[in-house]
Amino acid sequence: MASMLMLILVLFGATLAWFSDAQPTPVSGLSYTFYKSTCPKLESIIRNQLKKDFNTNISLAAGLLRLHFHDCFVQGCDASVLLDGSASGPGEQEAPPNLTLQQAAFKAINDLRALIDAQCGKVVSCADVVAIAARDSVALSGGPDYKVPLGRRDSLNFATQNATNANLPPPTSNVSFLITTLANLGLDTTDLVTLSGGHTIGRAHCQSFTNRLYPTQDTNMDKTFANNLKLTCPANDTANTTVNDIRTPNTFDNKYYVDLMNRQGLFTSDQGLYSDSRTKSLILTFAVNQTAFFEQFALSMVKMGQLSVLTGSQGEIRTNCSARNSGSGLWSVLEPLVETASTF
Ligand code: HEM
Ligand SMILES: *[C@@H]1O[C@H](CO)[C@@H](O)[C@H](O)[C@H]1NC(C)=O
Ligand SMILES: *[C@@H]1O[C@H](CO)[C@@H](O)[C@H](O)[C@H]1NC(C)=O
Ligand SMILES: *[C@@H]1O[C@H](CO)[C@@H](O)[C@H](O)[C@H]1NC(C)=O
Ligand SMILES: *[C@@H]1O[C@H](CO)[C@@H](O)[C@H](O)[C@H]1NC(C)=O
Ligand SMILES: *[C@@H]1O[C@H](CO)[C@@H](O)[C@H](O)[C@H]1NC(C)=O
Ligand SMILES: *[C@@H]1O[C@H](CO)[C@@H](O)[C@H](O)[C@H]1NC(C)=O
Ligand SMILES: *[C@@H]1O[C@H](CO)[C@@H](O)[C@H](O)[C@H]1NC(C)=O
Ligand SMILES: CC(=O)N[C@H]1CO[C@H](CO)[C@@H](O)[C@@H]1O
Repeated sequence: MASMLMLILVLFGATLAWFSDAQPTPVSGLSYTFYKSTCPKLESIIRNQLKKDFNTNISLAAGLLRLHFHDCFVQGCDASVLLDGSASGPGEQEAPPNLTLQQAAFKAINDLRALIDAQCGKVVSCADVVAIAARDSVALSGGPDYKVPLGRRDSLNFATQNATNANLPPPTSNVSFLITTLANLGLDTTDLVTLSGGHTIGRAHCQSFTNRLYPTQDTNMDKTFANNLKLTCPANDTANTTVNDIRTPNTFDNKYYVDLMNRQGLFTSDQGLYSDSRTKSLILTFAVNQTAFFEQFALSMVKMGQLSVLTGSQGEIRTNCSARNSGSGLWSVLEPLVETASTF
């Protein structure tokens, strides 16, 4: 009898997603119902496909979440991160902080677009697909489900390497530097602590954290944790990876904050948040109250997901997420303005 009850609870627990009712007012040009008539099944197409993909390999979820973050922080959420490099300069994918983005994530976005295009035609932007895929990665890994404002357009150009470096802070960053970098983007300290919780899933290469092991061990790192990391990374440049969250590496939960309290955060940029009086109290809140983390994560993701978006007639709906539409040269950036002036 008791075991039957347990089974029911377990089954329910596995299927009940935590849903955020909060629906912040979207920025001008985006809406929660953007594709209601042009592609009504958009969100179920993406959700169903990603469910299958994640059953095969859950590490794709982390790859898709990080892809959205890198897209939004550099030049806005405009799918510029998806563009392959071209003769006119290196694309975001080739700038140093992006080399570790998962190739599987780029492929997943292109595959999703093919599925969507087959049902709706080429009406959905790559930037919107990235935003929905990131939300689904969170929700299907056990994290909060939330509504995503839609209507983003895709950029005609990729960001310069300089813009990429200036906006994506390295994992060796201290808290002051992180606060300043995010403030320049319009994100506050609460967003910083909350969005860093994205490190509750996924993996990192040795080079992202060996600054804390060699030549001297970071005193702000648990000794057993450090010794185990040294086995994974015997040298600074060992080509190995480890999980971001040692407690529940594939589950989107609040354990990242418990890791920080135990000095088991992986990057300088993670662990520093627990040493700084400006960020510590929120970590304590999230570590003991997952609901508080989930509610704020949904809000901060919607905020991040609307940074410098292109809307209306800006940019384009890319035919191929990896390439600018043919014919849309740099000069076409000006065309919509000219058209607006002459025809309306
Ligand atoms: C606050 C500044 C941040 C820094 C310095 C940072 C840094 C990093 C680094 C260095 C890695 C590992 C890359 C590698 O070695 O392969 C990583 C992985 C990851 N980051 Fe961040 N990150 C930040 C913010 C974010 C945000 C805002 C999100 C999403 C909300 C996020 C989500 C992820 C995920 C999911 C992974 C794992 C990717 C995978 O497994 O493929 N990060 N991050
Ligand atoms: C899952 O995907 C990751 C990243 O794309 C890859 O490194 C890993 O080898 C894959 N695992 C399996 C079992 O295929
Ligand atoms: C890019 O950054 C480098 C190094 O900071 C600088 O020398 C160069 O002038 C920058 N280029 C542009 C186009 O801003
Ligand atoms: C934080 O990092 C920045 C950039 O690397 C550096 O200029 C600054 O001195 C550091 N601040 C502290 C308090 O260590
Ligand atoms: C990679 O990490 C694993 C797990 O910690 C370890 O057993 C292995 O020796 C490491 N590989 C290298 C090349 O150091
Ligand atoms: C790692 O790099 C640091 C700084 O460049 C160097 O002092 C140290 O000897 C290196 N350690 C190993 C194990 O490669
Ligand atoms: C946890 O956080 C939620 C959302 O902020 C709040 O409503 C709830 O009262 C908190 N629970 C506890 C036990 O503090
Ligand atoms: C999409 O564009 C990329 C980059 O130009 C190219 O390599 C790829 O073949 C294109 N895919 C399709 C289906 O045309
Ligand atoms: C954030 C990150 O992973 N940066 C790495 C990008 O790649 C360069 C070159 O391999 C590394 O030096 C960075 O640490």
